[in-house]
Amino acid sequence: ADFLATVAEKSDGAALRGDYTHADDQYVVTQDWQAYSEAEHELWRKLYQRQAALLPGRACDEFIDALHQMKAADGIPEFERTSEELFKATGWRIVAVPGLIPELAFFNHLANRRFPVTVWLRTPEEFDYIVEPDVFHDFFGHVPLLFNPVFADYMQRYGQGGLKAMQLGGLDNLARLYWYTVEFGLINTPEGLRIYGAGILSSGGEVEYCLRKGTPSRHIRLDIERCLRTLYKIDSYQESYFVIDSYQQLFDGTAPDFTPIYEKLKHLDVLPANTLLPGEVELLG
Ligand code: HBI
Ligand code: FE
Repeated sequence: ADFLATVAEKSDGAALRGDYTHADDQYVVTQDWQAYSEAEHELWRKLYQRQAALLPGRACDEFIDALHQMKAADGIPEFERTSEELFKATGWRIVAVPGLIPELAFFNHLANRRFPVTVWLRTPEEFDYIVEPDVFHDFFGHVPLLFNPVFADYMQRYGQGGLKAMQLGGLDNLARLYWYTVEFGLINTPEGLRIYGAGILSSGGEVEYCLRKGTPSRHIRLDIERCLRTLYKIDSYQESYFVIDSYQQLFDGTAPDFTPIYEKLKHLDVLPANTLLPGEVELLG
C-alpha cells in the first residue's frame, strides 16, 4: 500500500504486519476475538502480570486505577466490552485496526474520539521488545488514560491538530509532541515523578529505567515549542523525558493555533535527543 512510505517506523520499506485486506476506508476491522488461541491468551496474561507488577510507585494513579477497572488481566480482552465502559466515562470508543494505519485515518479517529487498537499480539520471542504497536501496547498502554476526562480531551485535540499539521507541513514537529507526551510522558505529583506515557508503560525495561537517577537521560519540564524541535529515539530508551504538572497543561498547551510555531521552527535547527539547553533543569536531581 502506498501509505507505507508515510509511516515513519517503516521507512525501510518492509511490509507491515497485520491483515489489511478486510479493512474499511478508515482501516477499521472486526476484532474476531474467538480466533485468538489459548497460547496467545496465555502470553497476554504473562505480559500483563509482568507489567502490572512494575506499576506501583511508578505509573500515575489515573493509569493504575483505570487499568484495574478494565479487568483485562485474564486474557486478550474483547474490545467491545471496554469500549462501552469507555464511552460512558469519556465518550471515547475503541476501534479495531490491522496495525499501523495512515496518518490521515489515525488523526481522523482521534479527532472523533475513537482510539485505534491493533488486533494482533506479538510472538513469545518479542516478549521484551517489539517495533510495531501490537494489541498489548495499544490496549494496555493507551486505553487506561482515555478514562481520564482531561487527557481524553487532549487526545481529541491532538487528532484535530494532526489533521491541521498535515496541511501546514508541521507533521514532523507535531509527531514529536505525541511521542514525548502520549508515548513517553512523565507527570510531576506530590509523591514524585510518575509515568503516563503508553510506550513506557507497556515496556518491560523502560518503566524502571526512565525514573532511575544517574542514567544519561534528561528529565525536563515540558515546553511545547522546545518539544516540537527535539528528535527522538525509536530503537532505544529515550534520552529525554518531558515532564508535565497536569493533564490540563497538555490540553491548554494545545489550544493555540500552531501555525506560527511551525513557521518559526522551519528556520531553527532540530535538537538532538540528549540536549540540555542553558537554563533547563534536570528534574531527577
Ligand atoms: N497507526 N495504529 C496506529 N497507531 C499509531 O500510533 C499510529 C498510526 N499511524 C500513524 C501514527 N501513529 C503516527 O503518525 C502519529 O503518532 C503521529
Ligand atoms: Fe502507541
